[in-house]
Amino acid sequence: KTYNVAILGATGAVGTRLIQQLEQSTIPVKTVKFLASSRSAGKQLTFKGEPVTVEEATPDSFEGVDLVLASAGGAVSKRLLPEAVKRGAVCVDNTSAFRMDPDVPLVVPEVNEKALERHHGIIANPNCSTIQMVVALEPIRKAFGLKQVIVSTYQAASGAGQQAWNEMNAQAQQHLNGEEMTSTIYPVKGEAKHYPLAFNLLPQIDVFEDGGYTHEEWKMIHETKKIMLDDMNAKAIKVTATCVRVPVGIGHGEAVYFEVKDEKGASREKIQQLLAKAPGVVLQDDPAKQLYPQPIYAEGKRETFVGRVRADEENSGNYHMWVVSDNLLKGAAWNTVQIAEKLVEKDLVSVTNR
Ligand code: A2P
Ligand code: 11C
Repeated sequence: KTYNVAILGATGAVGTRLIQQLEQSTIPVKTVKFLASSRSAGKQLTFKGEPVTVEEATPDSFEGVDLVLASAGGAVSKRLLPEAVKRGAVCVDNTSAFRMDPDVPLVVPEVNEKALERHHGIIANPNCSTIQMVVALEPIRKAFGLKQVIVSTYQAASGAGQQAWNEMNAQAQQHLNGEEMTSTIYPVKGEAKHYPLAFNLLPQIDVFEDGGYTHEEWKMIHETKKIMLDDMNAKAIKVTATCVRVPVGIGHGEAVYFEVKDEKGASREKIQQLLAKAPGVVLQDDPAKQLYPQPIYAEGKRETFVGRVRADEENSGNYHMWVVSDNLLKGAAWNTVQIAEKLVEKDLVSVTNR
């Protein structure tokens, strides 16, 4: 079996990596289509060395397509993915458009691959900061159960998209030249106020919502529960988050503080051993050698890197860890292509009878 694949948002920060991850994947690709806005129509890109012309995405773009990998923003997914499903395509969506829809599986293969079996044409890829956290927490949850998770994030500039990332680089240059920094995007495109990200920290990712939490913080809370809820024991996990944008190009860092259910069974060493053999995880934890995960070394890698595992000496059953991953790969393009590989492996690239 071979597949006709379309990449929606092919010219973006995630889209260009979707192309690269698809090139390196096990998916037998028959044809590819690169779709973006009318602004990019006619632009030449390549797939496995062959030229591909970018086309404007319209409902008819999905005629004859089997598999869609989408990362062109939530509004575009909401408008176009139902059209793609109508035309028989299965869509893996990297936006937040359908993530909390009860009919849409929200999947991180290391955690809840089985949820793919109940898809109705659309599968959602979680938010980047959620993905790397649940990859690191899942082996611990399986072994000891989880009561509570408190996370503080250090999120890279590229999470806000290519234009925003360019803005931070320009700001850094302006600052080093002794000029005033211009800010038109961060913290959030379209917000009333804008602040520089270069040489700064922004404790606002996405818009503010209930209780003074940002949308990004609510996403981490709700998505973590939905992904881990595929195992009913996870229902009771308490999750809370503080999300901060930092002036790093690629690679989110997360200080994750968690409480296990089986506090007698767990220990720092056992958690380290579990992480060392967990799928998709690389343990980098040796304080004597100053070994710990860092964004610049995670860039371009598919794995989630974990280190600084410690017991909270004052609260038994509570632990800290530091988690880093390439937000554009495991956080986006790789998790999306990995889901597509699983769909192919399980022969689930079909919307008939769903
Ligand atoms: P374009 O380059 O033509 O604007 P990023 O997340 O890096 O900002 O990228 C967003 C991606 O979504 C780009 O590929 C962008 O294409 C695409 N996109 C934006 N608006 C639309 C639209 N209305 N229809 C299709 N693709 C879109
Ligand atoms: C950020 N986490 O770093 C966001 C980007 O829901 O897929 C990913 C947005 C999403 O700004």
